[in-house]
Amino acid sequence: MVVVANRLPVRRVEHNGEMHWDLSPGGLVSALTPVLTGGAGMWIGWPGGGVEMAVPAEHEGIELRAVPLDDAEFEQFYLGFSNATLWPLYHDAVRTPTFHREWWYAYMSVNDRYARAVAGAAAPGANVWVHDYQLQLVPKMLRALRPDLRIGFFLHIPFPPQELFMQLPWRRSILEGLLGADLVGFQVQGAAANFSRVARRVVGASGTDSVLNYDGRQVRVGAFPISVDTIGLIKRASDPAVQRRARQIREELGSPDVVMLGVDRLDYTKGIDRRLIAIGELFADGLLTGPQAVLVQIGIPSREDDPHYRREREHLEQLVGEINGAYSTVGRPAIHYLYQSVEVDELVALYLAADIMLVTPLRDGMNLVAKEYVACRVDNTGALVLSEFAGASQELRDAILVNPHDLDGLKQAIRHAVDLDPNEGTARMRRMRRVVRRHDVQAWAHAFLGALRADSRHISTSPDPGLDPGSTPN
Ligand code: GDG
Repeated sequence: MVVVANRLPVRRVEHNGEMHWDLSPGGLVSALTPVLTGGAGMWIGWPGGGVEMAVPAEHEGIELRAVPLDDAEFEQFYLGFSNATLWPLYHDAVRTPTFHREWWYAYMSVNDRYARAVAGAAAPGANVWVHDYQLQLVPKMLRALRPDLRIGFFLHIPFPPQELFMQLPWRRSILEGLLGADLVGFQVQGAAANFSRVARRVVGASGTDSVLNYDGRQVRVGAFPISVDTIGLIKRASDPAVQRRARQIREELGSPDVVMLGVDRLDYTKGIDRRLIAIGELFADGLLTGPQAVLVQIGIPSREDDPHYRREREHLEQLVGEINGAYSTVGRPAIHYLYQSVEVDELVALYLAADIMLVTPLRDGMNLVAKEYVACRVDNTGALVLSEFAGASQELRDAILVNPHDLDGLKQAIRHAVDLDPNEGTARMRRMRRVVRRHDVQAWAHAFLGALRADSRHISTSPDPGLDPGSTPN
């Protein structure tokens, strides 16, 4: 079993003045660690530093192989093609994608390096699982080098509708790259259908949305909604020290009546400004009163080299400043804004401290924060306001669903969450918790790998019989 992802699952951390390698936190790593440990698995990826970065050959039973990137490749392949071309294009073009041929050449050459690294390392007949938009050419390149391998690909972000995908000057190569896999997985059925449609139109594949015939082979396509480490989160949320910290957070906020929370990578797709504008208007209308109602907004620093991200940060900080200027009192800001990442236990304590979780992306493949909040609400209280443009909205039907472009609707949804009858809130949270308990990240990995290994053409497109996979657009 070989996992191929942009990043290796390890990071350098300092402990007692010495540098060590440690497993990176995050759902993907915790989902795949059990599958890979015990000498049977390998992870191939970029170690997150310059070409000179030396990585151990093994960590906690997982073999590691580093794919180095030099500074120019980091700029053109990663910041450029991956994050300034594909990322905005695949997220409904909420920012204008930039098309540069040099970036595309770097994308091809880095994908080729990953494919060669896998081809040189995988055992005969191994299962290979390639992850995400940075590596869409790897399946085809790898198949040409190693036809004996079984190749799966999973896209963590949305796959855009035909009207947008057709803008991409290299659309054909991307589709051919993905069709090199035996199984192509998406977060939701709408994305799988978008992909199958353009595969039929652009490269002449035939077949249905779940099995395509291309180049004399069959390629299976399906939805595999990612989830969270529910049991691990419940353990943390049940820890008395974390619960104490949650109570302390509420006291530090001035024991308000309503604590609202937003936790996002500071990314223009996450709709943080919509949320701030809605809250500012609710204060202005007198429908929320500071400091009885407060918002804690964590913005995790992300892609700070990209001008779109720098502008987004400035825009958000200006909005926070305006709202705080108008609606705070001395020592009691209406919005507590942190531009920093927090430790996992602190994050769980924040989830426990929040009466209302605001998740309002303009487009999001899944959104794990929404599922983490639900997993952590061990006493079945709390309300989730969730964008219908997040993949998670298709499973968490008991959230208060919103269109984040509709400011009046968003204001009503926030007000609805504040006024939610406690019995109704508990019933909704119970049903959402059932979803994340039944379908956690281990179940996700198991479903994908089961489908990859299965010879049968039939794959499940919905892990949960209660889901309605086609009800919201991608
Ligand atoms: C992409 C897709 C898809 C955040 N801040 C801190 C922190 N986090 C963790 C959260 C959550 C993760 O980062 C963020 O995941 P999201 O799903 O919300 O968003 P993306 O980063 O955009 O992820 C997305 C995902 O891939 C998986 O397929 O759901 O749609 O865009 O787990 O908890 N963790 C800690 N400190 C922080 O400050 N420890």
